[in-house]
Amino acid sequence: MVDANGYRIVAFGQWAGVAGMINILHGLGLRFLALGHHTPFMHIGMAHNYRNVSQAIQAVRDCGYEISMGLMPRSIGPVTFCFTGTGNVSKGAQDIINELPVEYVEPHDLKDVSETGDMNKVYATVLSRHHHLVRKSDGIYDPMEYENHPELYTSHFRTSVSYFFPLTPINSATHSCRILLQPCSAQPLSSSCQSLRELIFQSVAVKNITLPDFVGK
Ligand SMILES: *[C@@H]1O[C@H](CO)[C@@H](O)[C@H](O)[C@H]1NC(C)=O
Ligand SMILES: *[C@@H]1O[C@H](CO)[C@@H](O)[C@H](O)[C@H]1NC(C)=O
Ligand SMILES: CC(=O)N[C@H]1CO[C@H](CO)[C@@H](O)[C@@H]1O
Repeated sequence: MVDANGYRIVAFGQWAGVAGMINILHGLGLRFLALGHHTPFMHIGMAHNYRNVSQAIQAVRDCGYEISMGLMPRSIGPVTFCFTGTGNVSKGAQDIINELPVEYVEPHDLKDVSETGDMNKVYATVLSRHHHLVRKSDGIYDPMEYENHPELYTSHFRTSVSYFFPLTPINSATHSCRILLQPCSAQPLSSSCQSLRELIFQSVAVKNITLPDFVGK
């Protein structure tokens, strides 16, 4: 929603990220349980069950303590999180994950850590526009121009950052908690944003498809 001058007047903020992250950690616990794994994420309830944020954070810390004690099932492999975007929502979500034993890595390191990383922690990466947006004509990213003319840009997320996405059954589970936090701008959906959304949607389908393989591991 924008005002007469095109300025955005409504936005999700930090608390959307905090509540969303708590809920998705809870969901991750249920997801792993459905796959036959009891994980420390089962400590975390839905955000609305907590009286205040410190109570919720305590539950996240309990989970983090068990992860650091090596209680994540080895068959799952290190869990990786990807925050798409660097705004207030992403920051709120990061505030919550920072209560877990987390190591931030560059997007191109995510594949490595998801395969050979430390089981006593989780890994996160913050994906920003410059990681995947390029001008269609010459492949360069100009942040100012992108703001005004997103239609001139495309995203190479699908190809260059594709290692986030489930290529193997194991990865499909470790990536099941990927988060799409960055809202598309108030302008009509740019093609890059659209393709990102499609990809997230697709990855959920891929995860489902590879699920029986994963259970067999
Ligand atoms: C949060 O809620 C818990 C449980 O009711 C309470 O003990 C604690 O004092 C509250 N913390 C804050 C900062 O309000
Ligand atoms: C993000 O949060 C800061 C600090 O609360 C606030 O000043 C800013 O307006 C917020 N940005 C948006 C886009 O809401
Ligand atoms: C839409 C779809 O592919 N659903 C599948 C998800 O995974 C379960 C378990 O393997 C299948 O039974 C569904 O058909």
